[in-house]
Amino acid sequence: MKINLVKNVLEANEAAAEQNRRRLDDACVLAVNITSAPGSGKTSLLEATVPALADELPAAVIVGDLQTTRDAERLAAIGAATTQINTEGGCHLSAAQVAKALDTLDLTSLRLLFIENVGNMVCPAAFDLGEHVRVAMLSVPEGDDKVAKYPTLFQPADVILIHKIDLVDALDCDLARIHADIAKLNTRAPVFETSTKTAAGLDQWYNWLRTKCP
Ligand SMILES: Nc1nc2c(ncn2[C@@H]2O[C@H](COP(=O)(O)OP(=O)(O)OP(=O)(O)O)[C@@H](O)[C@H]2O)c(=O)[nH]1
Ligand SMILES: [Mg+2]
Repeated sequence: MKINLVKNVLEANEAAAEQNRRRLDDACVLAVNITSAPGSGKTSLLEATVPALADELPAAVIVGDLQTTRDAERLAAIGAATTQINTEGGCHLSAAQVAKALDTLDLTSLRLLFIENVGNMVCPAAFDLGEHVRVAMLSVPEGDDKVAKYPTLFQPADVILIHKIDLVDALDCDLARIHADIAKLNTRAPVFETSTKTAAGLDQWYNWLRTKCP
């Protein structure tokens, strides 16, 4: 009797991720995987970013949450083509889930695909979704110790956003400590201080996306 064994979940995920990336490459779409803790501001960032770049870089969003279509409803309200994935308990998106979501989108009309991962600082880091670039967000209300405590989120990031920067003075938050901890883990990724309340740093973020687009 022949037994086929998929060695482990990560290996199977990696194969699906490579297929997603090839599909996105063929369509000349840049896939951007956004990872952060719950409530850091991922959907708010996309509510600002998608309309700001719409004329030059049409974008769609795949958004992952355990339950509800609330984020998809917010993004649909600003006119973004959006597909919601409900993981029903899963703490991260998988490449297979993203593959199914890709079937719902017209990739030929897109230049950018944002994937808003499930809010979680640990699990999404281990799962390649077929993205080209990875965004790690930390919002200042989470605390200035979080980069050092959750290094797997920040180490592989291609860009790091220190978000809700408008709140930095109201909180007991040591911004220099955040920058120093990032510098110990990742000297490759640019770091932008951003806010969707004041628009601080958003131009830097948009310009970075422009440089990454095929
Ligand atoms: N002060 C401030 N608040 C913000 C900013 N960005 C987002 N928020 C607020 O933070 C809260 C959470 O924002 P979301 O965009 O829903 O966060 P999220 O990361 O998508 O949350 P999940 O999808 O649940 O993980 C909302 O009340 C936003 O209005 C910001 O730059 N500054
Ligand atoms: Mg969200």
